[in-house]
Amino acid sequence: MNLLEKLESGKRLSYEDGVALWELDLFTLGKYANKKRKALYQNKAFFNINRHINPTNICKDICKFCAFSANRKNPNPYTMTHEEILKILDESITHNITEVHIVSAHNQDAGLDWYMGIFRKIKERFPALHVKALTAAEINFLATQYNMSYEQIIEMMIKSGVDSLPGGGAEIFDEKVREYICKGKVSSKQWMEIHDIWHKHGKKSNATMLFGHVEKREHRVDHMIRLRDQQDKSGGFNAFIPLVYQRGNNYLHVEDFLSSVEILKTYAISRLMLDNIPHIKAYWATSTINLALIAQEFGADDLDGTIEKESIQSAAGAKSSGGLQLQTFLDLIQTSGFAPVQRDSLYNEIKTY
Ligand code: V47
Repeated sequence: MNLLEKLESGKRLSYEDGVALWELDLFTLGKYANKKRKALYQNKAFFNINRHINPTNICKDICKFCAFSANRKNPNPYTMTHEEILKILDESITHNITEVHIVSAHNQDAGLDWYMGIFRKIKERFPALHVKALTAAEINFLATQYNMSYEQIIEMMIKSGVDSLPGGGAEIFDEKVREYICKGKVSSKQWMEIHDIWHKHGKKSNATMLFGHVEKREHRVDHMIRLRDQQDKSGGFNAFIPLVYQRGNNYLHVEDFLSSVEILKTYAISRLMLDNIPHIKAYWATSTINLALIAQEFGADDLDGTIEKESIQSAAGAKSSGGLQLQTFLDLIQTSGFAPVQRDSLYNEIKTY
């Protein structure tokens, strides 16, 4: 069976197929990816009303791609108090957010109780708010710092009110690329192990892939296959999120920006390879909202959300720092020919516009 016949039949694609997909033109890839996306979700484009909070930027690790953590290039260290975080949410809750997304840094001075206290206090004040917090990189940091097992940290997180895990820290699983871009942080194997444990608790998580830096197309396919294998085992990934690398203000020094064709191909191939992860999120903060909307015709079905304040990608140059107003979001989705569907964090539909 050749590649096109395999795509026609919907059969599972191998690593070699995945590599060969890149040689197809964008519109052929788009045709097959869109067919899959439409069969699952018709013309729905999912989004949520959410708030991102990054409670500290003080980090013991130096990832070359990161412009968010406080370092020579960004000498602006901060650590929020619990009261400051609650105050932000007092305001955001009036915008009907259903989720708070919390990604921090690896702060050695903050203390385990500072991390867990954030979730406990949020749940005390806003019991219905979904808390999506702590990447596998942060969990690995906390386990190492406080000499605890992943299981112990995860049990504490669940007790403190964390509902799901964001997909960060995955970067690129290939060990050589990983060593070059983020030496010393959670390994690929550990990242997977942490999500495996999380899923065994019956909980959901996401998985990201940082692309468009020094990795090759083969590394992206390898990344997807590793996630697909894990999903076959534990089944807890809700969404795959390809994050377009932002070049500003960091130590990777990548000159070339990916073409839109390459970015759209990456979304389409994600949909085709990841036959067992339900949602492909075009995270507009890294792709721009314009391309994220076009990506809805190339396999993606989700746009993340209104965000309100974005600090990680905008530190590296993305134009995402102020989030998007709900009405703007809705207008853009509708004028692109899609039906905006507000979802909760577990993809239950809340409202169709
Ligand atoms: O893992 C850091 C990325 C991630 C850059 O689960 C960069 O719904 C682009 O976890 N260019 C953290 N990306 C963000 C994250 C996330 C984001 C959106 C949705 C979800 C979700 C999770 O931010 C890190 C890293 O890959 N990042 N620097 C940069 N220069």
